[in-house]
Amino acid sequence: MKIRSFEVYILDLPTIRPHQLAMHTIVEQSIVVGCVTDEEGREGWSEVATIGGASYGESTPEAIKANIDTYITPLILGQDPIHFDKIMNDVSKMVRGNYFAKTVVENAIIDLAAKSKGIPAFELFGGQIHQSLPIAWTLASGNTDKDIEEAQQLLEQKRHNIFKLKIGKGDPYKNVEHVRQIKHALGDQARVTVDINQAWDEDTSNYCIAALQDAGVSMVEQPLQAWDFEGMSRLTAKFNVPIMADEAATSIQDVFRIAKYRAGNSIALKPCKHGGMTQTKKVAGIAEAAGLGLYGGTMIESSLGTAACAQLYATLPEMKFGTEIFGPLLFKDNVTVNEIRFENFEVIVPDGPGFGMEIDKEKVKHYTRNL
Ligand code: MUC
Ligand code: MG
Repeated sequence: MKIRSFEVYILDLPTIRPHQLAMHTIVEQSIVVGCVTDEEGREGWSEVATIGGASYGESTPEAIKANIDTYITPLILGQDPIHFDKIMNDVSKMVRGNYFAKTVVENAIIDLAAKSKGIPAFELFGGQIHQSLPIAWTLASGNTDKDIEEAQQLLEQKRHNIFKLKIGKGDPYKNVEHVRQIKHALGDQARVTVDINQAWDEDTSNYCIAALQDAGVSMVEQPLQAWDFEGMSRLTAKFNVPIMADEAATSIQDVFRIAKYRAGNSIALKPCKHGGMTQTKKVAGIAEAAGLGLYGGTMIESSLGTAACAQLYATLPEMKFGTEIFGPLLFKDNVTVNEIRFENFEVIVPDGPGFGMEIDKEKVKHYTRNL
């Protein structure tokens, strides 16, 4: 069984409401979908999501597609998908960085390898420890009353009892008051966390994190710029509320440095940031050894990419902060025939062959951007 082709598509999927982050408000999410085929005509599918073109991170959808087509695909043709780790090791010798692109490639190959053996992908990563995982929702409408109403409805539906608030945009002091009001309205029924997406400096962080801690917030994600390890280290030493590294926690080497300098005491995992599932397992190992709490992060993938994250997170012993792989619920539509189930404040880990999702090719065609 050998890899015959690799195709990459850029899709734009509309969201059910605007989703406001520090650097961009998502109304259409751009995802990159990969399809690998072998000589027998079997297929493996993968997805990564990107936020706001080049404003969130360096990997834009256009660059991901160009770099796979030009530099990675020629390296993987003719290889046996079951050797996905060896294949990606070879690719890494010829292609630096490009973690999102590598994730599209590795995940599609893993989906194909697992499907061809008739097993879920998590079997290739040591087996499933969790059948379901706690699932946070991000309140990011940009309006306090709307956010409270949304949270109360979701609590009533038993869909989420962990809420992350995106507070990197606008006046930090007003945003802290927005968080305080939401936490006050929800009380002990819900955990409230915040994500600043690198938008504050250290002085602002010192003042605002103290206020957030007093308000009962249970985690503060990436307050400072991704490069500011020293600042993150000082904040981590100063406050009791956990400080999470997200944008700073990319390569295994970066994560090792975070552990060494305590530049955060928890890590948001995202396979796309780390360069695939194999690398994510390594990051989780570093975190486990260093006593860093783990969070199953998302770049807001649709059902296909979310299934891949869920399957990998299900193989990790402890997710101290739960997960936030709510992406499929934020989209008006998805690109798979089957849907991921969310029940009783948890996401149910898909357990069919591969990532457990059947691709809807008509939908892929419908949402593919004309280049
Ligand atoms: C991020 O920075 O964590 C995850 C959830 C969400 O609302 O945005 C993403 C990105
Ligand atoms: Mg984040």
